[in-house]
Amino acid sequence: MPVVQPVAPVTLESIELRVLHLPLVSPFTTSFGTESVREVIVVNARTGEGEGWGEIVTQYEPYYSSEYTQGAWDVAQRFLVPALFQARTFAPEDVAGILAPVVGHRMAKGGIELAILDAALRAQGRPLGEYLGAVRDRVPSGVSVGIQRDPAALVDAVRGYLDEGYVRIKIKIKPGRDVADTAAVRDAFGAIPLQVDANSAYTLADADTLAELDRFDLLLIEQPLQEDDLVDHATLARRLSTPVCLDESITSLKAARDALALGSAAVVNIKAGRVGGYLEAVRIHDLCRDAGVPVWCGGMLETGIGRAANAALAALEGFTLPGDISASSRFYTRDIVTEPAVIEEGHVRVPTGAGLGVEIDRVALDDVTVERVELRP
Ligand code: OSB
Ligand code: MG
Repeated sequence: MPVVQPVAPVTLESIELRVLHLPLVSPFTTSFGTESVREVIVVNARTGEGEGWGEIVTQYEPYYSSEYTQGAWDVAQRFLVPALFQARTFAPEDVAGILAPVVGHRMAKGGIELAILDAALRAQGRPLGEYLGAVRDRVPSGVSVGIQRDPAALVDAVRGYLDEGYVRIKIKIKPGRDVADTAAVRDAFGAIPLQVDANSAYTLADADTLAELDRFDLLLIEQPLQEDDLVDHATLARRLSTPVCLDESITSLKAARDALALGSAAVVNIKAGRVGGYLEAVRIHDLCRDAGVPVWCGGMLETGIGRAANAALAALEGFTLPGDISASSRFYTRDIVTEPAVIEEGHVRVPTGAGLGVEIDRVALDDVTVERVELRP
C-alpha cells in the first residue's frame, strides 16, 4: 500500500500572493451562477531550499462555498502566512497543524500548503505524484459542461468534448434544466459515461423530479442538496437508484466519515482545495478506499498549477471513476504554465518532474495578475 513518506523541512523566507484574472474560453454556468473570468489566487513560497507554487481555488463570489477570493486574500495575509512565519522552519506535513487555530478557510490553507509542498519536493527532486502515492502514469479525462442556452446547445457542446476524446461527461443541472437536458444528451450519444451535478440546487421536496433521472442510468448525481444536508442526502439516496455523490458537503476527513456513516454518499468527489489541501485529500481517499466507496477527483477550473496536482492525486488507486480532469484548453486560451495539460487518447498525463512537475510561464503570469503582495517575516 503506498504511504506518504515525509519530506525534509523547509525554512520559509517570503510568500508572494497574486490575484489573477484569467478569461474563460466560454462562460461557465452552474446552478449558482455564470463565470466569464476565473479569479484565483496563486501562491509563491520562497524558502531557503527553493521556491514552490500553489493555487487558492476560491471564486469571486461565495456561492459554491462560503470562501471567496477577497476573503482568502485577507485571511492569508493577516492570519495564515504570519502563522507560518512564526513557525519558520517546518515540513509540509506540519502546515495543516500550524494553520489549525484558524477555523475553516480550507481553500486558503490548501493553496498555501501546496506551495510549501511543491518547494519541499522540488528541493528533493521528488514528484508530487510519487509522494502522494500515485499508481498510474496517466488518468482518464472528464469534463464538466455548464448549463447551455437550451438542450440542443448542450448536445452541441457535449459533441465537441467527445470529439476531443473526453471519456466521461458531467452536465450541470438545476431545477427546470434537468430531465430534458439529461434526456437530450442520452438520446444523442447513447451509453456514454454520464453524470449530473446540481450544486446544491434542490431540496427533498424535489425528490420526485430527481427520481425521474433514474431512467438515464447515470454514473451518479452530484450534490443535489445543500452543504449541511447530510441527513437529507441519506433520505434522498434511499429514494433514488442513481448513486448520490457528495461534493460541497465533503469539507474534511471528518465530514467524509460522517457522510459514509449516515449513508449520505455512495460516491465521493474529492477536491483538495475544498478539504484544505492534498494531504487531507489523500486521507479522505484512504478512508473511502478502505470503505469500498469509489472516489473521483473534482476540479475548480484550476490553472496549470492545480491541474498538475489534480492529475497526481487522481492517479491514486482509489480514484476508480474518471474525474473532472480536463485539458487546460477546456477553460483557458493561455495558461500560466509552460506546458499546459492536454488530452492524449482520452487521458491526461501525470507530471513526472520534481514537485508539481510544471514550470511557470512568468510572462503569462504577469499578464493576468491584477493584484500582488509580497509578505516577509
Ligand atoms: O461543482 O464541481 C463543481 C467548478 C467550480 C465550482 C464547482 C464545481 C466546478 C466544476 C468544474 O464542475 C470542474 C472543473 O474544474 O473542471
Ligand atoms: Mg460539484
